[in-house]
Amino acid sequence: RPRVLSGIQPTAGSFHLGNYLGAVRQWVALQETHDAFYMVVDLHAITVPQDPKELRANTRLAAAQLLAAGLDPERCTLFVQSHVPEHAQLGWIMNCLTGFGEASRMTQFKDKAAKQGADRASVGLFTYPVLQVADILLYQANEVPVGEDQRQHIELTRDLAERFNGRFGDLFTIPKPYILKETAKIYDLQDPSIKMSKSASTPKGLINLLDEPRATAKKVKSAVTDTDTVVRYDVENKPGVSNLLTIYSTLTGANIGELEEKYAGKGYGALKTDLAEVMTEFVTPFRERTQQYLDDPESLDSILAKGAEKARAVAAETLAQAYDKVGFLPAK
Ligand code: AQP
Repeated sequence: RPRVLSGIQPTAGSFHLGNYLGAVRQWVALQETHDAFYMVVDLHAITVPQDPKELRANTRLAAAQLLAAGLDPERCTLFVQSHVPEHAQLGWIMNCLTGFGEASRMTQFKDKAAKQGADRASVGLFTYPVLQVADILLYQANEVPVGEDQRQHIELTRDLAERFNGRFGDLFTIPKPYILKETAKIYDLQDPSIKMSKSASTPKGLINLLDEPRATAKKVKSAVTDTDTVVRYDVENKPGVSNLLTIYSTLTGANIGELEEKYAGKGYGALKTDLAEVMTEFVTPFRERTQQYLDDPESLDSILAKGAEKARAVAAETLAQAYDKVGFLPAK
């Protein structure tokens, strides 16, 4: 089976709809066909300041949401990044292979650093894409299921894997991004020119899966569309409506053409009312399942401990080979 690896940050508490449709939904599907490794990336979380108590709680909360979304510990390896120290260890080697200018060109870093304020951004934030490279290469992943915003980091991963292999001899698998076109970028409901994001969106533009379902339905109903009335998928001229159609289609399995027909002559109100219901039906059981996992923290921790053990077996093997190739003296 080909291998996939991906991660999600435990920073915001609730996952948002962009995280789910852009990434987590694919993770669930890929566990059936791939040797899948998924992790809660707490090392990445501390690239911006975190309250320790909240970080711990949010790490469990992220794991609970992944299980609620359909990850099955029998079918995939689910773990917490800091439980596998090899990430930081290979991260250092990768830092030493990355050019300063190369890291400076990462647009996600630039965006996130701008939000922090230039002087406040940490060196950790600067090198987080390089840690992500190590995350992926440790598992010799063939594919990395992510949203469009991560494409540049997968390119960096490919470059550094090739650089390492060229300099020290073949070791790393060159991974490919796995980005589904339809859901690669879910947009903010109030401003469909920007991606839905925990930090850039306004509260009304951001759908958090753990919010009150009624609040979520309300946000859908007040989504920004356009002054036309025809329900048609046209990203350029009708970005708001197209975003709603993407969400609707992905959550229900109906294709976009069918939806356009269904709402022909009906206008945006009907589309929004129905999508609000679809969303409510999706988030209500999701919230309940998440709560059930949280109510039993011992089982949750034990799932994560088993996952870390499986992940470490793979990661330790790759790291040992990397150490050897780089020329580190083995510890006797
Ligand atoms: N709007 C989105 N559309 C599609 N995919 C998205 N992802 C995030 N937003 C969208 C994907 O979700 C996965 C997990 O991402 P993360 O843990 O890095 O989450 P994040 O970057 O913290 O999410 P935000 O909201 O985008 O954070 P900020 O505001 O900090 O930039 C990834 O695969 C990502 O592509």
